This record gives sequence, C-alpha cells and structure tokens, in this order.
Amino acid sequence: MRTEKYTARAHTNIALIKYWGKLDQDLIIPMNSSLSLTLDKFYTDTSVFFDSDLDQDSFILDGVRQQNTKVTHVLDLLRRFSGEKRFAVVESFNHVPSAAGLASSASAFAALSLAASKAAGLNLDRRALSRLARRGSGSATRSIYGGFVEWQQGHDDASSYAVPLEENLGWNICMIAVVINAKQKKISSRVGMQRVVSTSPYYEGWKKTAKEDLIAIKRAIKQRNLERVGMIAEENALKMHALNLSARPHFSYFEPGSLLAMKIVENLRSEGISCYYTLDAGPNVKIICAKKDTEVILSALESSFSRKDLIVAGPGPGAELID
Ligand code: 2P0
Repeated sequence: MRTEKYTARAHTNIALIKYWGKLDQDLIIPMNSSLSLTLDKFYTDTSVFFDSDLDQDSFILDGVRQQNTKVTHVLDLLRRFSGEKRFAVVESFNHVPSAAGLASSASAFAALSLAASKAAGLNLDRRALSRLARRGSGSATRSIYGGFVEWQQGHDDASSYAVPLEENLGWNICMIAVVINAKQKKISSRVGMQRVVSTSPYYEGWKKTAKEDLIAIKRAIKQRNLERVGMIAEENALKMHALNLSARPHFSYFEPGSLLAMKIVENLRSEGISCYYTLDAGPNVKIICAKKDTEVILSALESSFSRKDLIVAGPGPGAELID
C-alpha cells in the first residue's frame, strides 16, 4: 500500500548576510541570524510517497540512486511527528541552467519538507516547514519563502525559523552567477563552519558584526538602496571568508578565477557601475546588481569567462506544490 505522491518545487537562495556556525549541531540552530534572496533560476523538484512494500527509504537524484543520511534524517523526523510508519521513495531533479555547481541543499531540503510532509498526511504551515527544512540543512530554512527572507536564529527548535521580509519585490535586483568551478567542494559547509567556530580567534567579532550587518541591510532593503545592500553583502561575505583564513588549519574556498571575478566587479564599480559580489562555501561568485546593468557587467566578464558560465537570475518564489 502506498500513499499518494506529492511533488514540490523549491528555489535556492543566496545569503546576503551569511549563516556560518552552529549553536546546536543536531537541531541546526545557527550562531547568528541570516538574510537571503531566493532566486528564480535554480530550483529542485522533489516527489515523495510512502509505501509499505519498502524495507528502507530510497532517494534518487537526477536519476541516480543515492545514500544520503540527511534525507533519511528528515524522513525519520516526519515519521515521528506524523505516525507514518512506512518508508518513502524520494525522487529529486535539480534544475540548473548548466552543470553549474550551484544546485544546493537549500532548495533540496525545502522541496523535500513540503512534499514529504504532504505525503505523510500533514498540512504544515510555512513556519513548521521552515523548521523541518532546517533539520536537513541550515540554508534550506530560508528557501520555504520567496524574495528577501530572514532566518531568525532563535535559541531552540521552536524558535529558529525563517520569516519573509518581502516576497514580491517589484524591484529589478539581479544576481549574476559566475561559475568558476562546478565540482564538489573539498571542505563541506558543515565541516568548514564547525572548524571556524572551534578555532577562529575572530569568531566573537563575526557574531557582533553579523548582527549589525543584518540591521543595516534590512534598512537598506526597505529603502531600495542597491548600493547599500550590495556593499553590506560584499563586506559580510568577505568577513565570513576571513574566518576561514583564520581557522586552524586554515582553508579557503577562493580560486584564482574567484579573485579575477571579484577584481572585475571592483573595477566596474570604480567606473560608476553599481555591482557587488558575494561567495558561499565554494569558488563561484555571485554578482548583485540592477537588471539594467546586467549587459555591461556581462560584457566585462566575457573577456575572462565563457558566456555559458555566466547565469543571470532574478528574485524567485517560495516552495510550492506542483503536483
Ligand atoms: C548561507 N552557507 O547562509 C551560508 C553561507 C554557505 C555560506 O548555509 O551544515 O548547507 O547543512 O546547515 O546550509 C551552506 O551551509 O550547511 C550555507 P548545514 P548548509 O547560505
């Protein structure tokens, strides 16, 4: 006997104020609140049904069977909440315009939370979905919502969830993803951030400054001040990456191509074009800019990068059922 199959779509998000460190590793309670923009171009579609003929969960990503303990962990939590005893079939497809290495656990766990909770017979509200997605991967907490989203750090399972800041922006803010390297990163976010918390002498400074950056960026978003939003995001990203350089043993996600893209953005800015960069736990650079400036920025990047590695994205929607 199997349950009805539900399919959900969730988009990835890019943090402008980063989450980088956990207060509680099991519950995934972050050390600081973070803020992101959900993007339209990168998303995951996930279908789930429970079936009494199964003797274990099955997870297929882009047609390939996977072993993923985080997926099983979220399904175990759901079984506990819902009383559903059966194992599940989870089938996911990542939609990324090229082999960009930008498919993220954020869209994956947001889509899984929505599809699996429906298949288990639950009608969770978005706050509960955000909390469930958080248990799979921190950044997924924010992908339940579209547009600008704040993950309020909280202090326990009940109080740590995302809230929508502005879901329908009516603002032509864009992100250009510069794909430097699409391969799997050597140091996972989970390992990298934990090492930073345990060893960086600057971590207390990060917590203080992240709090200040969050207040400042929320004000700048409200004022539609792209220059302020971009500059705060760029500085916040650099502070996060400085933590990695100060960890023991130190590490960095930057590659030569990352530095080149960052330099191009800084040069464009000195020529009067409003563009700013941010980087996550990998070498790819995301450029924050106004839609009207994308062509001039793309043409500057094209002198060093192939056009197929430059992807322009806009604000995207929150997680939704599509089937
Ligand atoms: C963020 N990142 O705020 C930060 C900035 C990457 C750099 O959240 O351990 O996959 O599963 O909670 O969410 C990526 O880390 O880590 C991330 P876990 P996650 O988007």
